[in-house]
Amino acid sequence: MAKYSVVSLIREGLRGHAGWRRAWRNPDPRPAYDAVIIGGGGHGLATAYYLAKAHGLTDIAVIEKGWIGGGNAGRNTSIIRSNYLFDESAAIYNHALTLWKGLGRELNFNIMMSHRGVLNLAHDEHEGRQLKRRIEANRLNGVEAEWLDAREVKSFCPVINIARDIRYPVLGATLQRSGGVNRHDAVIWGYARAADALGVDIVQQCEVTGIRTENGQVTGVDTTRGAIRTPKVASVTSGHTSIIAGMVGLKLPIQSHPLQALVSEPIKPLVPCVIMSNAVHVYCSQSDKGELVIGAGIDAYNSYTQRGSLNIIEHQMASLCELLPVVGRLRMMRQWGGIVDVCPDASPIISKTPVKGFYINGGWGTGGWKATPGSGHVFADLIARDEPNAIAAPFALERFHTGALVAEHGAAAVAH
Ligand code: FAD
Ligand code: PYC
Repeated sequence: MAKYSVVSLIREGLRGHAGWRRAWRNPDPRPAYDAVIIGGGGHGLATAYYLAKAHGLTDIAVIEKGWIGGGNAGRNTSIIRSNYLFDESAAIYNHALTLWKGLGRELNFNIMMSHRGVLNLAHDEHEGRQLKRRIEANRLNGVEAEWLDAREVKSFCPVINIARDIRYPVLGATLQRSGGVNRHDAVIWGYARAADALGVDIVQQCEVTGIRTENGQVTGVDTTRGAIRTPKVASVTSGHTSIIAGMVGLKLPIQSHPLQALVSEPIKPLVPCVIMSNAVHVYCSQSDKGELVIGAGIDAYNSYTQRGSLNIIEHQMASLCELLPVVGRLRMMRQWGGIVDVCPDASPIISKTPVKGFYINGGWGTGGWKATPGSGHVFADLIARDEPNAIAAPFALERFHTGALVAEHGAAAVAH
């Protein structure tokens, strides 16, 4: 981006924007690669980037059935935070938060990272106690977190209703000041451009339809644009992890659900931070365009449709009006859904599998965006070395046999 001056911007404008160079190539798939990554979302592209950058593995392809960033990467509300309860989660989400802080510079791409702070509200004493306990756990893990009482919440985010006579009064909140939001498509484009520059082939409009194995070892993939030979296949296909795993006969403990979000008409700056409430059950931030970006929990049924039911939206709008009564007359502009893969412990899978050369990164449920750089970084390490590092190891498939679950339903903050 920086290569283009204001003069070239004006020149291109005058000639109808016909002379721009592609920011990344659009190659056909080659017959063989050292590794194939299925899925061109944030996690897949980050994995490819770190494989090339940190491990020198550049003969790789990212195979995407649609367009890059068209899955959950393009559908999420881009909330970033690392205030999870357990040590294992703190390690991966804080690793990601550290990488987010320098990512714009690393990729030379403005990812519009805004550390505007994330509030998780408490509406009864029990919830307050749980959140305070989480703050203690966070601090033990070096995760920045603090408690605000109701008056401090009001001063940090004046639009929140802290009246005591409402259904779920706000008693206080945790605040992670380094949490915030960023711009999802900029992250995708930044990783794509950087991975491509290192030699990674990003192949779009190409669906993986099968995975070939011989004697328990991966040998390649079948795609809608032909077969590709490779000894390593990595699935990073949020929402479709079970389908890809099924191609090598693996059955995963994953449930796939729709998760919706919506945006309002644009308004002047009103919400200065991210607001999340588990009990009233809605979350909200304001985009740089001025739209309120709003969401809540999953639709309860299993589905692969990228939409959801109206009752979820009705519920979250009622909740929003309770928390921020001033938005009562705001009009909503767009609604959409993505498919999220949920594990029984609300933690992800980053793992080798019983099939040699087949790796899985998935099951991030409602909260994988915040992990994108950390997830890609440790997954690349796993693929390159065929061994998980200390951050990835707790998220291996074995935990579903050993019972060493990382139960993060509370900290997931979006019901599922
Ligand atoms: P994706 O971006 O979905 O990438 C997977 C890709 O795989 C897709 O592009 C898909 O087309 C491709 N694919 C699938 N099957 C195949 C195949 N057979 N062949 C080739 N390609 C294939 N997380 C947060 O941390 N904060 C949030 O605020 C947040 N908000 C959310 C709001 C909504 C409405 C939704 C739906 C999710 C939200 N999430 C949030 C979760 C987050 O979006 C996901 O956890 C994360 O984006 C998953 O990353 P990914 O790269 O694996 O997925
Ligand atoms: O995990 O913080 C989160 C989140 C916010 C919105 C959706 N997921």
